[in-house]
Amino acid sequence: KEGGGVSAQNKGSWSAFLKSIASFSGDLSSLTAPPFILSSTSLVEFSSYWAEHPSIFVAPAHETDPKKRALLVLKWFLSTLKQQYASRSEKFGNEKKPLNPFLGELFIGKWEDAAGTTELVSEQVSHHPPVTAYHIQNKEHGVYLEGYNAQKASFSTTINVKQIGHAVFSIPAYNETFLITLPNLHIEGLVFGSPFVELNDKTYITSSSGYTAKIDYSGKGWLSGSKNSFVATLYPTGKERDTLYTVKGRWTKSFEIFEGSKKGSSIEVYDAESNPITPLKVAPLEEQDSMESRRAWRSVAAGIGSGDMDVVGAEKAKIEVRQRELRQKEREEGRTWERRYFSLSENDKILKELGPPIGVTPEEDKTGGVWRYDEAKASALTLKSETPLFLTPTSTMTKQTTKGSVQ
Ligand code: HCR
Repeated sequence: KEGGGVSAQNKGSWSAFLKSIASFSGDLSSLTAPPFILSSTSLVEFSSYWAEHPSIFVAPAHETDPKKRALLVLKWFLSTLKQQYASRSEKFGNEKKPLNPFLGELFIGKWEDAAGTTELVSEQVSHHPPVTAYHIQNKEHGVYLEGYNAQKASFSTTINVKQIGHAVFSIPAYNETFLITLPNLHIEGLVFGSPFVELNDKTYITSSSGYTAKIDYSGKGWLSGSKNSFVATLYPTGKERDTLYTVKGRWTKSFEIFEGSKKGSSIEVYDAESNPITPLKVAPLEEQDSMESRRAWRSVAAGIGSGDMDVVGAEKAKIEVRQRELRQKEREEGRTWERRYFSLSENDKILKELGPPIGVTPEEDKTGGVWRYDEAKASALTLKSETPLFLTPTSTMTKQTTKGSVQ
């Protein structure tokens, strides 16, 4: 039974799981969870949560006042939280353990709605440690987002997850860049068998135009008060006391925007529950590249769907064996896996300029470096295909990916 705790049938495996996590720390992908908590969605798909409301994503491009633009970027960021952190538990009644992406795994799609076309590319750029990088663009409105993330887990009373990495939102028309840090989280409801995510601590969004937003998730929610609460303030960078705007509410429900430090009535109310998402369009499986997530995992996903763990095990093993073969071949040939869309950035300019005011330094040891979208690589791929967004298996595969196909 999902949503209301563990069924009698799953009780044994759930208590064994709880015992096993008490001594767990490190890489979440090594966590062995009971079958009923397994998701058939790979973590590489999670990058799509950043732009499921394309009109909110592109809105900052149409604001000429930089402080209001910073507010619109903050509003967009807050609007993504419900999908990022609560959509699985809202859909299934509990959080699930996603599939652990393999190196080079891709998730490609686009949103088509009133905001025009918004395109997504997500790629697993590292397997040990697991790191996912993504790029989202709406060329018509001139809005771009890129980033990468890894997670480090530890256990003390529950599973605590520290997010490593950051996102970069940019509007070239204003020559403006926003550096965004990612929230840490923990899992609640573990003892009842219906885990869900709660956010902790603080995150920041700081802009090259001189504004910073601080989002504080720790005020309420963990031990008392309303779930998923936050308070955010926007101020000129370095002058935290000069609050320009305050945003307060719950990221799963609604939040209000106030001028200054929340005196008087709000200037806007955002209702997260009544803002429908635009579904992402993904190419049909048969048209997908062999490295694309849903195609690569389809047999595993079928096994999870039908509850056949033998199939899940056997199909996962095929992917793992293939991956090991590829790594072995690379070692023999003295090369490394060529990422399709992302490259490492040395002495990254964005982090140098925007990192210090919000304490961001690249944690390269935990992400294998600073990953940035590589326009040159991406357009080279485009040249090989008539349908650049949806790579076709034969026309766009590089030498390496031909060998990367799942057997
Ligand atoms: C922690 C988590 C995997 C990582 C997921 C991340 C941090 C990935 C990047 C996205 O942008 C945001 C995001 C959202 C998810 O909420 C977060 C996942 C929640 C649970 C999952 C664990 C690995 C699952 C542990 C198993 C539990 C259910 C017992």
